[in-house]
Amino acid sequence: MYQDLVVGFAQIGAESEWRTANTRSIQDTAIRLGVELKFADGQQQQENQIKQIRSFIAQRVDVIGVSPVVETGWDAVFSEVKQAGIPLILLDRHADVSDDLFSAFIGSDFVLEGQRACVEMAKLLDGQGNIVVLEGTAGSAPTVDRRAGFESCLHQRPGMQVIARQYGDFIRARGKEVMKTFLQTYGSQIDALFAQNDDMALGAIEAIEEYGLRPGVDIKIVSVDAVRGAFEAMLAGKLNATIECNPLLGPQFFETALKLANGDPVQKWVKSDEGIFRQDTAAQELPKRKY
Ligand code: GZL
Repeated sequence: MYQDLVVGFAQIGAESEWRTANTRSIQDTAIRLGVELKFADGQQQQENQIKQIRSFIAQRVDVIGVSPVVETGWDAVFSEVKQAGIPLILLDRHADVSDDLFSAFIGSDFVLEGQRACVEMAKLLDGQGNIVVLEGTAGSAPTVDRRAGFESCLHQRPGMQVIARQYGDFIRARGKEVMKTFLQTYGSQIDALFAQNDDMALGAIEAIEEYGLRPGVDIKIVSVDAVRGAFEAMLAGKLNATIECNPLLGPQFFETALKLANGDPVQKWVKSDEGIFRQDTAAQELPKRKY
């Protein structure tokens, strides 16, 4: 029964609107189901998440969940979870560990998101142009995989090239700072921006306007997440497309946790279904958005 379940969750932090929606989905679902949730905010530091996971082991929770801030450095603590006999769910971001160290991964196909962003960019640029890239957190699964997907698609489009890329940690203010340096260095040579999340794209839009260019017109912009702010920017003509990355993973997370606590089989990868949103549907989609 959900009411008998005690779950520990080590969240990454509160770096973006996506993360806020993800946390809200987890906490609201726990309340709705009557699950006892021990929630920890890692403040984007791996060592905090590792400490929090060890605390969950000591408290003998039934199931542990984590959204790994980066892909590597988890073998030791995940082995401790396994030795404690506690099922482990990776939520949102994957970790670079062997399959026997976790019970299930619930999250998106970030490589596909990167490929979709590149296809949208090719349509906007008619296959020709200089692209700058705002990447998320170095070593994180979404950053590594969105880049892989974007680059795999670029290889088939020789008219499009990445002239600069820089990490912005998925944070709006950093996206603005980095875009400013791109503009100072390349100015009007920039035809497009690929931002690995909407928050950084919204920060970049501010920088582009302060520089005196028109975001969405002089510089085409494609980003990822599909948070409400992206739809508002598309409505204003300042963002051209956003690739959906679903943060509302609470229901799937606790459904999987209950199955694991009961010893029932679960899928190794519970993949999120996601779409692509463009300016032409932003007005009708905005009222429907839940995050
Ligand atoms: C993707 C998630 C990323 C979002 C960012 O699943 O891990 O982290 O794209 C968030 O907005 O900060």
